[in-house]
Amino acid sequence: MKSMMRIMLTGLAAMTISTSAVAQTEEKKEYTREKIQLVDGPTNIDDESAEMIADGHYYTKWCYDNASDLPYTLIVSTKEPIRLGQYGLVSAEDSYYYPGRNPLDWRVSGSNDKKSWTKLDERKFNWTMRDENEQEYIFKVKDAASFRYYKFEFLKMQKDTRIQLSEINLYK
Ligand SMILES: [Ca+2]
Repeated sequence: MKSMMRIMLTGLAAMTISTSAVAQTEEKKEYTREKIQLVDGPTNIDDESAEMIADGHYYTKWCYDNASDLPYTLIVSTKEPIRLGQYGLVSAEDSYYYPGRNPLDWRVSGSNDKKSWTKLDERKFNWTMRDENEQEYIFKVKDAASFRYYKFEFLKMQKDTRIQLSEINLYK
């Protein structure tokens, strides 16, 4: 009986070790930021054009408002296809002074021809982003295939219909 108990306990200990080993591997996964280019996106004024989400500066932003144009759609590309592991949305340089312009509902899709799109992530009523300046908020993507084009569709903002973002960062 004693030896039976010992075997069971040893088995349990082995299971615990293997579970924590998996968790550790996942936590240690490191992501590399990929350089992106804007392919398409709506613009109200040149100083705050859609290009500003991909210029590498947190102090420049895309600011857009046109309710009839919702969802606001940005398409960005990477040089080579990447398997997207996570993406970052960066709040604007004055979000503290102009609250409510962060996105609330959005979708992310991937493509290699800009015609056929695969949905990779969808967030609804997501209040993760705060009214703070130049903060990056990371969102994980599960099991994505490799794509060169990424489409961000912003359906709702935290208040009204104006959006502003400093940067979009893609990580493989
Ligand atoms: Ca920028």
